[in-house]
Amino acid sequence: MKIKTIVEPFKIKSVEPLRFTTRAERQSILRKAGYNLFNIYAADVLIDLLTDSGTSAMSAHQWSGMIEGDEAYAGAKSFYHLEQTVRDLTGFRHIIPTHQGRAAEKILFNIMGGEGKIVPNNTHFDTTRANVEISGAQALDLPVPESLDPSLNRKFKGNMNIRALGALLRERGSHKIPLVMLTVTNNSNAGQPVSMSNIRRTSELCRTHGIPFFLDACRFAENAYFIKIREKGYRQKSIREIAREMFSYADGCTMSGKKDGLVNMGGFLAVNDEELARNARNILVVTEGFSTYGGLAGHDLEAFARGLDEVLQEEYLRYRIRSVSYLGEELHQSGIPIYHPPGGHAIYLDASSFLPHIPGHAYPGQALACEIYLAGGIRSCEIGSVMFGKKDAASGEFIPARLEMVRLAIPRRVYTQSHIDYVVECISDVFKKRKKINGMRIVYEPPVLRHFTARFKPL
Ligand code: P71
Repeated sequence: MKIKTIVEPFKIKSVEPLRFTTRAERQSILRKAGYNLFNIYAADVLIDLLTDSGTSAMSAHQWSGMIEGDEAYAGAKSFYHLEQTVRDLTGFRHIIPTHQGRAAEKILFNIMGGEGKIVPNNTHFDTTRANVEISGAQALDLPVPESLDPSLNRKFKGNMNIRALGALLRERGSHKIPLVMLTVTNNSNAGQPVSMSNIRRTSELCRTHGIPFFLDACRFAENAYFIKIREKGYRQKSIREIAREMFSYADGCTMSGKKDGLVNMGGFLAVNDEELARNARNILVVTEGFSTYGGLAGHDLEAFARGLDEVLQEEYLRYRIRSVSYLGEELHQSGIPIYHPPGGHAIYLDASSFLPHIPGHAYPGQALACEIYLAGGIRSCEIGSVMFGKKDAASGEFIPARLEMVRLAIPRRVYTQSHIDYVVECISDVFKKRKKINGMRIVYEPPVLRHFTARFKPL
């Protein structure tokens, strides 16, 4: 018998009540928040799909680690547990704990970035881009062309464009390019995985040109699972073996434990190079903390070490990837345009097709995200021209993002299938009324990472 039902590989021991609001209440909440879902009280949200970052439910084993966590300032047992876990997982020599992913990015680009340099990536996520740019360097995205077509079903749409990277490395060389990064899975490109052969080829290109190669490893386990089920030759390998091979091609990685670390806070920078590690620790002690805790409490280090072990369980990953694609399939069956195929941590609605009457400069993704909140108290996140749109410095002309999307990110081990069915029902209702939805204009924006604090008004 082949069972179709996705059984969550856990049962629930501790619950958190949700609060229901009325549509009229949500209308007023949205207005007060300047139509920015980052400005809303979480208590006013029923189903929170803003992010999968730091929103995981920890296991009983991780919670018991919270009690056992060693709070010593220097040399805590929990640090060595984390260090050993990361070494076993990645094979990297130096493990530098940080409070989250962007702190690792800040340190890395502080050392390796700088004016006149170029950092290529399959696609930078927003914080990575911001940290590259703040160092004075240029953040260059080199996704594969098929990633730009939301309707195309391909196995590894997160891949790096090897041809474009090769040309860039030949042209600019190691004096202009301090490192190459590869984000697994590719969050800004709909959470699409990167194949092992793409990782290997990126690595080979970098080695040929003497350029260090780093992974942005936030969702390494989800990526490894996709390799297992989609790439030839990996069916029989364990997730740990696949992950280990992925890391073996790189010289280091940045990691946000808030994703595949299954923790609410934590991150690290891992490198092989001794001098880079020394420089990183010198910055760490000034900005994050001593080298055996970074910005973390002992209990965070302990829960993180245990989470990195749990995330490799194949039945957890099977449930994880299947339950995300379930949401995608249900939406697709209702005629709702999504980015295909479903990503590892989220479904991305194709806002341009959902709202074809709203042009990029009127932020279709933002309008859609607000409408979904209004419909059912569901919080999502615009990943489109609010996050990545720009103004041309010379002409002031609006340059839209490559894709206008709304991300429904699924927190790990938090929601059940009925929560997801409710999401499908609400979005289907919005889809029926789509022609009545208007665009947005920005009435306030900060100089960087504007999506966090910008304010909008409906047109
Ligand atoms: C996500 C986040 C967190 C976030 C960021 C911006 C708006 C809303 C939520 C963070 C990532 C990421 C990748 C690929 C580095 C970071 C930074 N993602 N690389 O997707 O996805 O990690 O949050 O621990 O600093 O919601 P950090």
